[in-house]
Amino acid sequence: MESSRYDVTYQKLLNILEQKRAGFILLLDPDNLSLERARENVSRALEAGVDVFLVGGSFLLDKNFNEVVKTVKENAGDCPVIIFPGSLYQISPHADALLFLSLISGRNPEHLIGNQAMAAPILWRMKLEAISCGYMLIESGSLTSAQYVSNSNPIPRNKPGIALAHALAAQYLGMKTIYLEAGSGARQTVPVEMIRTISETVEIPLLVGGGIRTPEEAAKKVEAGADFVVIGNFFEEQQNYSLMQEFAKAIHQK
Ligand code: 1GP
Repeated sequence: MESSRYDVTYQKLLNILEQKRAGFILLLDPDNLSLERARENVSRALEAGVDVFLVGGSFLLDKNFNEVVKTVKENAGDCPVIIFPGSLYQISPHADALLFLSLISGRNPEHLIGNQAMAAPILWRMKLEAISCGYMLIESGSLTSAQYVSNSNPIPRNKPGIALAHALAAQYLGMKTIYLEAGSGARQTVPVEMIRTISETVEIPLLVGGGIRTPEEAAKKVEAGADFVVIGNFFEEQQNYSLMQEFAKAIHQK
């Protein structure tokens, strides 16, 4: 099928995988970011080798969302800037695309299709690219914001078969990506066995995030088959930016 303007950013993600084997995604939470900090962090991240920016969070305490997205986009060069919406209020025409999440690990219809139906006409009017994503919460040691807000149970961490069944269902439903989410600041990251089980079978790109705090851990996720590693919390400590290049090296194994 020919690519349309509605999958320009998705194609860029595939190009990153072709060139680097795996991609480094930095998640920026607008609630924890002034515009000046956003500018500074984006340029440091580009220098260090970040491939993609996600902007979003479970809560939106700050009204600054649109401005933060605009600032990130203005400073991100050719790097895709993708919204990672924690709610319906996180939509902005300034991004390249939006990760169109459906919480497939849960059984809460609002998060499976309800919010998506509300958002779809808005995206259409904005001509904002939607990258469909089967979003799966994975048990990670304690209740996370995403579990609490979505009122849904995570997939047990010792049940890779259950995770695989959901990932396959997402692929058969035509979703373009899968996101294995341990949760922001998770105590335990997504188990490598689960990543391996899914990546050996499922063909669509696999994003993995939640609680990753060392380059070694990031490398293990890639070795197990993660296509993109998402890191947020760790880089909310400004001094940790000095380690960003090491994370990039660990993720870009090719
Ligand atoms: C959270 O998976 C992302 O939605 C990133 O998690 O903030 O723990 O890195 P951290």
